[in-house]
Amino acid sequence: MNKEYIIAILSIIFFNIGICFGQQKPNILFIMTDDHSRHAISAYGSKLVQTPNIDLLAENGILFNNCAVTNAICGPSRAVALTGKYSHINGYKDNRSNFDGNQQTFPKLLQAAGYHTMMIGKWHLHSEPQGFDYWNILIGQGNYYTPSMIENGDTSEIEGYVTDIVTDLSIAQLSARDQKKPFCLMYQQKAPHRNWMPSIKHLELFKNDTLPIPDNFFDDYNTRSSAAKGQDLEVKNMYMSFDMKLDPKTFQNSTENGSGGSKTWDAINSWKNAYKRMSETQKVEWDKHYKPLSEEFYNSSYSEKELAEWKYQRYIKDYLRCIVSVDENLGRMIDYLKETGEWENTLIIYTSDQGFFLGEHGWYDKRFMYEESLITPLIIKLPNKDSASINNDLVMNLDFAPTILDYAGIPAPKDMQGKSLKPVIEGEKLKRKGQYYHYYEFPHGWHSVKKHYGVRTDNFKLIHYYNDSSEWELFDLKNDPQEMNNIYNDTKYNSKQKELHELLIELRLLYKEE
Ligand SMILES: [Ca+2]
Repeated sequence: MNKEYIIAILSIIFFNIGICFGQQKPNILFIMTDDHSRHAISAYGSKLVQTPNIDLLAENGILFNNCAVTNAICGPSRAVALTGKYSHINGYKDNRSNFDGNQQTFPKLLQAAGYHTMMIGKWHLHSEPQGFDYWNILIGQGNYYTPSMIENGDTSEIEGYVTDIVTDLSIAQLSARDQKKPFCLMYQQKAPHRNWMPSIKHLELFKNDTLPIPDNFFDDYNTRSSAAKGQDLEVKNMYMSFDMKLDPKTFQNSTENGSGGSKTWDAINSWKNAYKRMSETQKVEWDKHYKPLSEEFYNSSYSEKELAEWKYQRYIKDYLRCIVSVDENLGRMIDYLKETGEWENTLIIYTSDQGFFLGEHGWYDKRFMYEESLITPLIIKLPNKDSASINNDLVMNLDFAPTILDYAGIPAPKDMQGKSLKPVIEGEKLKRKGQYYHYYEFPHGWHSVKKHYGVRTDNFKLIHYYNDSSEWELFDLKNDPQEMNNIYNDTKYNSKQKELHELLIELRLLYKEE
């Protein structure tokens, strides 16, 4: 029996003795939204939307400005959060993968140590959740209206709007749980994932506004790799049916000229199916809002540039309406915790499975190692401690599992590859030279983003695209934060380029990447 194993067993025994003597362990509320860009959170200075409830967490906690994900896509990112291990170690490299639920995860370790564990909302790991006393998950990506859910193995359809439903179920389970135990709830929203269908109550928000378009919306990708030039995630190509939500009748017998999917995907039918999930009453309200927009489109003519801008406005408004619902429901959750006296003693983590492009480079979606996609929001409210502060260290989603275990008083197993952020929160500087990244979903899958890996430091980023070509990109993040100018092989940066190549090799060895 090795030393770490004995320490882990002893800590679990002492932990349970602590519970018997009424010593309070912190509750853990892990909140994950899907595709939530930092630029749509007012605590991060959003110019687009107000999120007062997310901001409340930041006013009472630590806001992290540099939290990178290891692989910016839904399923893989969730597997990293659960295991504290890179995709090539936990086995979930892209959305075709199947998560091996028999492996070690932080909820399993919490459950073994006496926590009441719950997982509610978006799961997206194909295999059934393990390590939870209660789970109720959306099937696959989940539906915005009348979502199909699996509760501890039984499937049903639930009437209503998904963001409200996931919150209702979460609050109901918090109320019904074994109150003697500390809880860990993974409260995971589907929103604001594509195709951004707002709640009926938020349809009129932003209606008469013209929202600001990023100044690199009409990027020509000059100096960048063939990956940036050949991707399929441009706002200007969004589907008129599935994304723009034109009246479904319009598409009865027609075809689509948009793109942004996988080769075999049927956008028109997907849109019809999403629309069909609404009740008759919801359809009436929905149509009141969207039909005039469809008419406007069919009665107008647009230049290519005007159409791109029109699509951006429709996209961003629906995206933000979904965020407003996320924020209002978070408010309900915060109210519940305060009313039941659990707010003080709860560690709350707010994050997204990765960032998202909100028109930067002309894009939506994620996948690329560029800042908008790589850097995810992270706000941590501590238990029993007022700690409003901002952190700029190079933290990662790899660190979530060890951090949660640390606050629960459980030593992180040695094979977890992340670091606990507790010492960092308590004032130590994080010892990490760079953030290592690897994206795999190519040529299969969605949006045609080539495989790539790379490293990001405080001021620079080096990316290597491989598979069908070998191309490098280097960015000076301080002088070029929008990553418009690839300076790879620019003689002025020779020594920096060499240093980053060395760091990349060092990190690939450290994380056991072949
Ligand atoms: Ca996602």
